[in-house]
Amino acid sequence: MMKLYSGDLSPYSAKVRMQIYAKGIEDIELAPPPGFPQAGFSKVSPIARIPALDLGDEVIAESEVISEYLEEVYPTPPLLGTSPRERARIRTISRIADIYVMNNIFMCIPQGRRSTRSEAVRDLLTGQTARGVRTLEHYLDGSGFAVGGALTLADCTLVPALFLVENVTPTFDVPDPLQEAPKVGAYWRQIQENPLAARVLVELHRGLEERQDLMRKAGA
Ligand SMILES: N[C@@H](CCC(=O)N[C@@H](CS)C(=O)NCC(=O)O)C(=O)O
Repeated sequence: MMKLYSGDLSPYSAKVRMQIYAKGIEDIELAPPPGFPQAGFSKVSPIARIPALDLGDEVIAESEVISEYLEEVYPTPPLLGTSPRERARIRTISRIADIYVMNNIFMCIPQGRRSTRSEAVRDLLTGQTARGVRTLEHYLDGSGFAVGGALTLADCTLVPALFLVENVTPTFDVPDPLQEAPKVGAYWRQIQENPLAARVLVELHRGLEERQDLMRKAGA
């Protein structure tokens, strides 16, 4: 049986879990990553990041690669559109959400601590995040899903990315990127009503609460 090593608060993991739920896949075990976040996990996956998909004799790293692999192994229901053009649009949105939104917010997390903040670093990363969010305005089609009126891999990446925008960017003391992106804001309000999105959002919020609890205890 395949195993997906993932964590509640990991947005990259949430992206793959949302795909697994959307496809109704039941023969992949969701498991905590052994040795993570310490270097011990590098014995399982050399990149030492989650998610990682354990095939038994090989471990696949990188959420985008895992998602594409699962799409090939479990083609139904298809989450990558029905034409080459639609696939290109889905992949573009997923990359914007991943590289320009999630990754920049992730890199900026240490800048949430005011006492050690570098404003230059904070401004660079939040500026790039806001630029990524504004770019999405062009690609979302207003159907309630990212594209095509049905759930695709683009939604699986956007939901955790926008969770980070809503819950992590306020710690950077910068304007809300969604203020300049009304279409993305409308999408975000609508997609949260989707049961699959709601399911991963429950997990992400649970992870965030656990993390905040740990930080309070460490500070006490
Ligand atoms: N590009 C990677 C990013 C994965 C990633 O950075 N995951 C975080 C958790 S959300 C992680 O494992 N961090 C551990 C570390 O930075 O050492 C992907 O798409 O899977």
